[in-house]
Amino acid sequence: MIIKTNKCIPSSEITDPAIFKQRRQIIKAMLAMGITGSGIYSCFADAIESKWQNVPKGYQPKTLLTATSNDIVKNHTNYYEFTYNKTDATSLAQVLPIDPWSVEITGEVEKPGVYHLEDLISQQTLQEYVYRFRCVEAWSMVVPWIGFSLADLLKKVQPLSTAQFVQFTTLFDPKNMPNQADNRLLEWPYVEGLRIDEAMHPLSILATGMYGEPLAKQNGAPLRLVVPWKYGFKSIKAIVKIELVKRPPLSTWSKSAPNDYGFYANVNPQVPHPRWSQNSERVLGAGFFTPRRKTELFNGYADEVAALYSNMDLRHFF
Ligand SMILES: Nc1nc2c(c(=O)[nH]1)N[C@H]1C(S)=C(S)[C@@H](COP(=O)(O)O)O[C@H]1N2
Ligand SMILES: [Mo]
Repeated sequence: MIIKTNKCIPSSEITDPAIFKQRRQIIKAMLAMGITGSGIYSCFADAIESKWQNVPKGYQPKTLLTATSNDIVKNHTNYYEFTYNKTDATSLAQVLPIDPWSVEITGEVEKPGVYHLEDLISQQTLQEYVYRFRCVEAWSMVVPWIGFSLADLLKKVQPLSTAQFVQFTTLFDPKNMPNQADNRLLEWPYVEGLRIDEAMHPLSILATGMYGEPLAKQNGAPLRLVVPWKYGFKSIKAIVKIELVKRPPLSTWSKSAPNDYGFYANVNPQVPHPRWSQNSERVLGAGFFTPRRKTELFNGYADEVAALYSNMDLRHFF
């Protein structure tokens, strides 16, 4: 079953045609294998049909050259438990044991418990979500995630009316995550949070894969959050605990530098970081002469999410 939604980013911004083709073959192969129970939704398939099939060979629209490749997304990561640079987590994270994996869901819920990840996933429909991803450091990419709706998971455990926020916690494993042995830069384990209505928004997903494959360890395997209208640091990796809570969670970055990183962290070109502007971004994989992209309010998802913040001063609640 292929599930289609209309949350597509123009295919020209995703990646190169070779990957489109590869992607399409994967989808075909999955259909051929009769994979059931979970569907892969694809904008790629549509995109190829509607846009690329009739493009003459050899012609590549400009935007195509400046898009994100699988290779870049896997080799340019932020994973502070392992390293403070962008490249070393690719190798360092490989020691992380991710199978078996369980997730504790607790707090203000009808059905708290420790759930095996496989069981959680088997109850969900896997879909592909092609989202912009914008780091607070002003670089960006477009990632074809595979995952499922966070709201669908939360509904299964039935939040109580007292559940106002959702708190997420990363694995604590200082033996395998070397920087966790020291709290000088950040306090471990990494914690993030959303307001309950943000968590219930259909754009908020838990990802288990990308580019038609299981998530790489450096990208947060086996389970990470993806909230595309917020800065990347909200999208917490290697989640072991999801807690429904009454009060706003104190997230790792807000705690370490409250003036630099707010709880909301909505992408907003009008609200600069104290040390740099947020009104443009460097698109990963774009050529050296390609101009920076103008950053959009809510990372381009304003139509979907602006209503969540209609009565709020976004400069104050940054
Ligand atoms: N546990 C954990 N989650 C994390 C981080 C981290 O260091 N540890 N880095 C965050 C930041 S700053 C960003 S930009 C994204 C990066 O995701 P990527 O490395 O898959 O591109 O993950 C976020 N999630
Ligand atoms: Mo980030």
